[in-house]
Amino acid sequence: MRQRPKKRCGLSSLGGERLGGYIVCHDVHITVETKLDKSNIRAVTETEFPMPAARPEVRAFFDEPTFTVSYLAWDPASKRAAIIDSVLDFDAKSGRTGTQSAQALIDAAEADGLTIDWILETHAHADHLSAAPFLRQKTGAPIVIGSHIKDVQAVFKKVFNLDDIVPDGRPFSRIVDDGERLALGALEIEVMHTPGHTPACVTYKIGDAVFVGDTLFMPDYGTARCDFPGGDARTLYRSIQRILELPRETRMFLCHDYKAPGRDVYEWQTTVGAQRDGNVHIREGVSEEAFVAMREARDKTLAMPVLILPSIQVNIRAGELPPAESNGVRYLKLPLDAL
Ligand SMILES: N[C@@H](CCC(=O)N[C@@H](CS)C(=O)NCC(=O)O)C(=O)O
Ligand SMILES: [Fe+2]
Repeated sequence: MRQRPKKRCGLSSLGGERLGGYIVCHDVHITVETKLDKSNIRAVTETEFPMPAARPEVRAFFDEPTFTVSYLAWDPASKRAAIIDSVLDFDAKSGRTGTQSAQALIDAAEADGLTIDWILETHAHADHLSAAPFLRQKTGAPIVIGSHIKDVQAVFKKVFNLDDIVPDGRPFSRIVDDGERLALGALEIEVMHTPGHTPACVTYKIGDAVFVGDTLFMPDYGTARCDFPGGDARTLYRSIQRILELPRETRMFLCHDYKAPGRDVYEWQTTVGAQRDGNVHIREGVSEEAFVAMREARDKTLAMPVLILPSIQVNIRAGELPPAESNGVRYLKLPLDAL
């Protein structure tokens, strides 16, 4: 008897790569030759064999002076790409800025034939200057950040007494809310609002990959600090729980690595499962109360990031440097006794 199943079929592997699920063939008719009774043949449904998440290509760029990881993530089919958390080189001793690191992102994209569609910021960074304006000028791509950047702009407009800042999201090209989706070729960038480290922090989920900014660090290092203005340990705990609800095999890309006691190499990629099993601050079973107590105690011991003052005043302007004064020189401010 010949059976021609109308439903989609399930395959158990994809080119030897473990994707944690099954690929479902679309538009394929398979002829099943069997002598079995018709009642023994059961159609395979998508619920039983879920479609694996689409898989973006990801390339990491580590900036050792600030321990920051920038990423290029792209849809392999269309080669449409996003840059996540770029770094403007900055020597605090001389006040000199540079675009070598940012140019490396452009060069890598060009070498792989990628088109940059988005310049994504996970938050207004407090430890490095963003190179987003340089990248926008080179690629024409919009600069994106979470909509709560307005709150961060309002706070730091006061701290730095910045008359020209309007706390409405400008000069970012686009502000995004939880659940918003941006196209990346055939893939989608899904925005998750994950505050706690700062009020505006977002996580970008692209297929089976999440770019979590400063929420979680490597399992052996833990989590981000919550003592910047608007930061909150309880809020971070809840944001992290949302991230950890994603499938265990979800690839997770971090914004920083500081190594960890007993680890001699920098690492920035892990999985949801590894975090749930072994994150030293927030593995499964750690209560909200225990986390908040630990995080608040630890935050009291941390010095401010070396570049917090230069970084914040630039990054709330989407990375644009302050306007030049009458002599053509740009100046950063150094508020005294303000932080
Ligand atoms: N030593 C670094 C520390 C930077 C820092 O404070 N990083 C934040 C993220 S912006 C953090 O959460 N750090 C956690 C920690 O140091 O334990 C610097 O001066 O730049
Ligand atoms: Fe940060």
